[in-house]
Parts: sequence; C-alpha cells; structure tokens
Amino acid sequence: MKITAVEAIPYAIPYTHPLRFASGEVHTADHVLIRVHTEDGIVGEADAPPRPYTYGETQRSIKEMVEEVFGPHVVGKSVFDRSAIHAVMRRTIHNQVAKGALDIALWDAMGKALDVPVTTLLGGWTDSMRVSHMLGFKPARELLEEALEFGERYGITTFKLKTGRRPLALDVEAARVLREGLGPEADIYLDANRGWTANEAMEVLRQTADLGLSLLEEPCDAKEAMSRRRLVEKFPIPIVGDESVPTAGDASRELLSGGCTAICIKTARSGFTEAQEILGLCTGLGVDVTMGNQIDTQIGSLATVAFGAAFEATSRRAGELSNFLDMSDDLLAEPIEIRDGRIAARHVPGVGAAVDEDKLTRYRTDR
Ligand code: MUC
Ligand code: MG
Repeated sequence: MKITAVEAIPYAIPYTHPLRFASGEVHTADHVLIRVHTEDGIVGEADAPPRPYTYGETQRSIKEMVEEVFGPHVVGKSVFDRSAIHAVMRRTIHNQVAKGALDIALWDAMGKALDVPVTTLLGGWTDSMRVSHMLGFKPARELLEEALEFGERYGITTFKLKTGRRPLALDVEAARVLREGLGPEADIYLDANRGWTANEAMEVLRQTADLGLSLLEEPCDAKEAMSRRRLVEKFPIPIVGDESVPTAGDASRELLSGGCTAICIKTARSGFTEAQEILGLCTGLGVDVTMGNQIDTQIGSLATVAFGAAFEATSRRAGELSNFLDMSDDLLAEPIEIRDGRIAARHVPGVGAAVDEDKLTRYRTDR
C-alpha cells in the first residue's frame, strides 16, 4: 500500500477557557493535521499539537519537517514499512511532535487498510479509558468549582493540578482546597512543569504530606540531576517524568539515573511506535505509567484512548483526556462523549478520528 503524498495542514481553533501552567499557556489550538495519502485512496490522519515552550516545535516547523524533511523519504514506501520510515525519522534528533503525528497517521492507515481498529492492533486490552481532568492555574476556589462541575457533569474523580508557581503557598493552598472540597476518595496529583527547584518541590511535598497526593510530575528541570535524585529518593510518592522523557532512550536515562520513578506517556510526542517502546521499558522495570495530555484536540485525545485502552498498564490509571472540552470547536466529525468518567475507544477501522471536512475548510490557515 504505497504512500503517494504526505500533507501537513495548519489550522487554528480558539479556546473558550485558556489553560495556564508553569511553562506556558494556550489560547488557540494552532495545530497541524497530518495526512498520509495512499495509492488505494486510504488516508491516515493524526493531529500534531506544537508546544514551542516545551519542545521548541512550532506549527511551521512541524509542517516543514513532515512535508519537506521526512515527506520525500516516506512517499513511495508502503504504510507497512514502519521501521524503514522510523529509520529515516531517527536520523533527525528532536522534532518529536512531527514524528509522533506521522507515526500515528501511518497506524491509522494500517488499521484502515486491514479493516481493524488500531486499539485492537496495538493490544486490545479493553474498550475505554478512565478520564483524569487537568486543572490549570486559577484561584483555589475556582479550581474546586471546576473540579466539582467536572465530577458532577462527567463523573470524573481524578484531577491533575497544575503547579510550579511562586510563592509556593499558592499551590499548597490549591491542593488543600481541592482535597477538602473533593473528599478523600478523589485521586489528586500535581504537575509543576519544571516551575520549581527540587528544594521548592520538597518543601511543597512536605507541606502537603497529609493530603494523600498520588503523584508529582516534572517538579523541576530533570537536568538538575543531583537535587532531583535527592527529591526522588526522599519522597514516597512516584515522581513522574513527562517532558524529560519523550523517547525510550530519555526514559531509560531518567529512570536509571534516578530522575523519576514513573513515566508519563504522550502519544502526541511519542506516536504509537515510540510509546510502545517506552511502555515496554516501563513494564520490564516495574515502573508505573500515566497517559498524559499535550493539550490535545478530540483527534489527539482519541489517539491517546486508542493507545491507552490497548494495554493493561496504560489503562490502570485514569488518562488525561478532557482538555478538548475547553475548545470552542474541533475537527472531529463525531464528537467524543465522556460518560461515567470514561471515554470509549472507537471500534472502527483505524484510530476512529474521522475529520469534518467543512470544519477543516473553515479553520485551516493555509488558504
Ligand atoms: C502536561 O502534562 O505537562 C502542558 C504542556 C504540555 O506540553 O503538555 C501539557 C500538560
Ligand atoms: Mg506534564
């Protein structure tokens, strides 16, 4: 099944509720829709969310990498030549979001060609994912209102609180207000997006030790190796590597050097192929994983559900899957529904994220 063209379509959809966190904020989903066209007319699709403040990729760089750098080597190969296509992509360092989306588009095309859902091809463990909701920077009372509303409306009981602010008291108060307002059953964890130093993170963990927080993600820059290791050794809850571990090699380095004790897998920056490698590494080492959110659209969220639901280890914890609710619209033709705190994987060939062509025409920015 020969690939005839690779397309990267930039588009922009505003957020109704911008998300703010220690390393940046989003007001518009200025993403790129990746399309892999084949000689049989099958089109594999995936969403690429640029995060310049995290990985240095932009909408323009992703378009350029996919169409101009990888594209010429991909056209002419079969969608099943995944290893050969990855060998080309691996020559180039970084650019994980461009590579990840191209990989997911290939899997989507493979699923469509074989008439099998990609979640089944990947592993077929279960048919849905439990949802965790990510809470951005807001005053503590507003955070609690949002969490209660999401609990009431969608049945969500797991919340990731964005932290990494100074003074630290802001985050300590937010965690305390959430725990008091949501009760002991709610699963609450923190993500500082490298906003603190390791010592500040230790202070926050000391002050919140009675709150039963389950995880702390990317407390400080993982490159601050010695103090990060001290933090990891000192505290009993898992310290999760996120932006420090986009590849299996990064995950190996951070786990083996004591920089983290759990791994956040994001299909948006690891695709399905690299995400499988990371997952295998974690399963082999007995390390917990979470399915993260790169502030994904519904197309991106369905990719996370397809991967997360495919394996036992990725479906143990709730995946971060609800940020699309803050967008004013989406390209996905059939909207995602969150029922009883879960999102179902789509049992149709491919990833199951068919695009609404009228919406693509409305939101694309290249015409
Ligand atoms: C997260 O888990 O860090 C914020 C930036 C990004 O790349 O992903 C989000 C969420
Ligand atoms: Mg994170």
